[in-house]
Order: sequence, then C-alpha cells, then structure tokens
Amino acid sequence: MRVAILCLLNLLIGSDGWSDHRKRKFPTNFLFGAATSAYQVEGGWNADGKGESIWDKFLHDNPDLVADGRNGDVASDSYHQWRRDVEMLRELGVDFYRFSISWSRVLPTGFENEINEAGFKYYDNLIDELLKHEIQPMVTLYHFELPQPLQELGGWTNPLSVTWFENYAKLVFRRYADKVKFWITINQPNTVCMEGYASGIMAPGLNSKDVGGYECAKNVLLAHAKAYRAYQTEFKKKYEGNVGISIAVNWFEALSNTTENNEAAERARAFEFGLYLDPIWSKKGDFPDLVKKIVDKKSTEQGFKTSRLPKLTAAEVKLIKGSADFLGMNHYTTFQVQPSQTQFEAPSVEDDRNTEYTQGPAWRAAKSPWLKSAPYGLYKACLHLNLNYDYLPIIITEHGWSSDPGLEDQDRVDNMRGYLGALLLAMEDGTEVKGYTAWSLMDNVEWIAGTSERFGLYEVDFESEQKTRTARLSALVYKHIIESREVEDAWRPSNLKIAITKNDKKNNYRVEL
Ligand code: GBH
Repeated sequence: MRVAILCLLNLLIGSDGWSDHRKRKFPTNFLFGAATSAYQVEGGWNADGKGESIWDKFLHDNPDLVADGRNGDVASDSYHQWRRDVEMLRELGVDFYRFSISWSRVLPTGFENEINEAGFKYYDNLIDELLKHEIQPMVTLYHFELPQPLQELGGWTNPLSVTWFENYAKLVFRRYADKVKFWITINQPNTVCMEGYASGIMAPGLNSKDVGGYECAKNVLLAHAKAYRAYQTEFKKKYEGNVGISIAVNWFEALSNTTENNEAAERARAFEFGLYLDPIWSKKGDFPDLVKKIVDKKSTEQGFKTSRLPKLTAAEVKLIKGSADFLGMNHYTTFQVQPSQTQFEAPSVEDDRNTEYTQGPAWRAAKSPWLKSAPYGLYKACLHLNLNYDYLPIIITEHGWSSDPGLEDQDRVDNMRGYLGALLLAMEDGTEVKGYTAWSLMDNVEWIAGTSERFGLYEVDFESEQKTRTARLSALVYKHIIESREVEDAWRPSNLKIAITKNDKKNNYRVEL
C-alpha cells in the first residue's frame, strides 16, 4: 500500500509528468560497475589453444553479415590489453567489473577432459589484477558463445547441454570460488534462444521459429538451475558468493489504452521476459500460464501431438524455482505494443506472441536501430517486477547507449543520467536494486553490427596496434556520479582528462541480497 501511494506521488508530481527533480542519492553500499563480454572484447580467437565457438564459426562463415566487416578475431584485443582495461576501471572508480569467461578458451572441446591452462591463465591474471586494486570480479559464465563442438551435437536444443554447462560451471567455480563473489550463469536466455535459435540473427543462426527457441529456453533454464544448485551445495557455505542470471528486461507497454493493446502488451511481457523470470521467481514456478495457454492451443490446431512449448516436470519446476540470489536485469529501452498488423508465418514464436512494437517518435535515437531513450520505462519495469514477483533483489547488469565514434558523447551522458534518475525513483518506491552496470567499459564488437555501433565509455581506436582506449565525456560523468553518488544534470568536467583518484570510501562488498 505504502509503495502504491509513493508510486502515485512520483508519477503525479513534476513538470515532465513523472519526475519531481528532487535530489536523491545512491546508498553507500550501492555498487557501480562496468561490463564487457569475452567475444566482444578479447580477440585472440585461436590464441594459445582456444577452441572455436559458435560466434567464431558464425562470423567466419558469413563475413558479409557483419556491418563493417570487423568480427571478434581481434576485437578490442583485451586478451593482450587487460592491464589497460583494469587501469580504466580504476580511473572510473568502479566497485566491480562484469566480464565473461569464454568456454572455448578454457575448454576447447567444450568438455572438461581437456583443460586449456593457457586460457585459464588469462582469467587468473585478470582476476588477480582486479583484486589487487579492490575491484570485484563479476563473472558471467555464458555470454552467447557455445563451444562449436557442442553446437554440432545440437547445442542448447540437446537436453545433454544441461550437464555440459553444469560441468563447465563447476570447474570454473572450483577454480575461482575463493576470489569471485558475484556470478552470472547465463547472459540473456531470451536472446540466446529467440535470436540464436528462432530468428537466427545471432549465432548459431538457426531458424527454428516453431520449436527450437522454446526447447532452448527450457534447457538453458535447467542448465542455469543446475549450476546454481551446484554452487549452493559445494561452495556457498565456505565462500558466501552470490549466483544470479541476467535477463533482458526491456519495458513493453500498450501503445494506447485499449483492451487489444493492453492484452498485446501482456503477451509481450510474458513471451519476452516472463518465460524466463516466472520459472525462477513466480509463486508457483513454471512458464507463465499465458504462454502455455497460447502455445498449447496453437500447437494442437497446427497438428502437433505435443505442445511446441516443452513441459516442465514437477521436479524441474522445483529445481528452477528460487534458483537465483539476484536478478541481473539488462535494460536498454522501451517498446510500445499493439497486436500484430500483419500475418506472421506460422507456426512461429512471432505468430504465438502476435505483437508489433514501435517506439515513441520523440524519443532520442541511438545508433542501434532498436535503441531509443525512454528513462521512465526503467521505472515502470522495476515497479512491474516489484509488484509481480516475490522478493527479487536486482542488480542492473547492463544498461547503455550506442553512438558513432567521438569523445563528446553528450547523448550517452543524457541517457545515463535519465535512467539513473529513474532508477533512484524506482528504489525509493520499493524496488530492491543493489547495483548498476554500465554497458560497456569500452567500444567492442557489437555482434553482427561489428564496430559500427559504439557502446563504450572508452573509445577504442580499432585501427591502432594497441587498440588505444580513450575516455569519453561519459566516462568522466560516470566517475563523478560514482564519487558523488548523485545525478547532477549540469555537471561537466573542465577537460576530458581522466586519472586514477585514491578512493577511501571503498565498499566491503559484503552485499546482503
Ligand atoms: C545486450 O543485448 C548484450 O548482452 C550485449 O552483449 C550487447 O552488446 C548489448 O546488449 C548491446 O546490444 O537487430 O533489432 O533485431 C541486448 C539485447 C539483443 C538487443 C539483440 C538487440 C538485436 C535486435 N539485444 N538485439 S534487432
């Protein structure tokens, strides 16, 4: 009730209709970080015994897919430039660095019978360098890169993938449990499955719009849950780390207040993120009833003997339910939803979901075609999570903005300020948000967009030998926000020089989730 009244107040007050522009501060134990992922920054795609991943194969086989031709073979060369990466994190003054481990770098075949020590050495060095400077490693075990040999066995549509991932996760836990306190099992199962196995715009580029995406969703969730349980059993007591999962939770709302549009928005939320959130955080577990109802019914009509949405057994529901210490929320933008205006091919996920997305014509546009700035969407998404799920501690594990190259990135600054302001309101209104992660620490390979969309707080000169990194305006602004713990719209540094400043307010990182 108290929450509801506060929400109403926040929505009513203020000249722009939703914010009152009062000064709010991030609490002292709120964590700030920056993120990257292995394929996008490391390079060294076949260095020192690394195996081939689905992204290596996807972009080697389809060079024309990459907007500017720059794939992840060299990327930002973090495989060699990691000392500079840590230096940048120190310049920013962040509490943690979210990066991912490339499965193929440490287990070239995907299986644990062959361990690539040289690959592990890279992560040893990076983690030790971070800890030396009191920056917590937040490790993602899977950020879109399955070892190619496992793909040849069906990848995430093979139920054995659950065990493959569990074994890999245990191996990495064992190696780093004493040093890493924040773990993310899987980055964005929604993207992994719906863009990798259904729409096929991401690796492995399958086009299984009817069945593959859903089978993948089930296996990825089970894999996540098995890894979580393994950590609970073998490591939690001794090392007290936290294990979560990152899910893309953009905001989806009705284009206008009609029954059709409201129902379409509900379908969008259920298919886009409910499918992955509900099994872990809803009261009864399992996939959302709405998705089950739609896909089961259509499957029958389409002549399938069993639903295209796989069933979870009672034991599987129990395994997945509650299998996370926190939600890693990746939030970028908002979509306005109406029922689809055209007929999709069927059977397909799109036809099941039956939605069409647009974005506000007045919203500022980033370089990526799907990305527009609508800070209130983060506020609404947070409130939605808060009202619809039981206690759900959140860490924003990605939020960012794409632009052209250039150091004066006022758009990125405005976008970050807008969203951090919205986040402060959501927290005031009862959402448990423990941290925020800027995507990305530096420019990198934006999957099939190559380096044509720049997400970095630091610009990377991809033409230079060292992949020289230079702080953008947004890096200085972020540093100032971390120091002051508030969002000041008018603040501007006198120049674009950034340096490491001694920091005496260091968190002790024992965040209670
Ligand atoms: C995140 O995905 C990823 O985790 C990260 O690796 C990535 O660099 C970052 O976002 C920025 O994109 O071309 O219109 O069909 C966010 C989800 C999935 C959104 C791919 C854009 C392509 C949409 N993204 N999707 S479109």
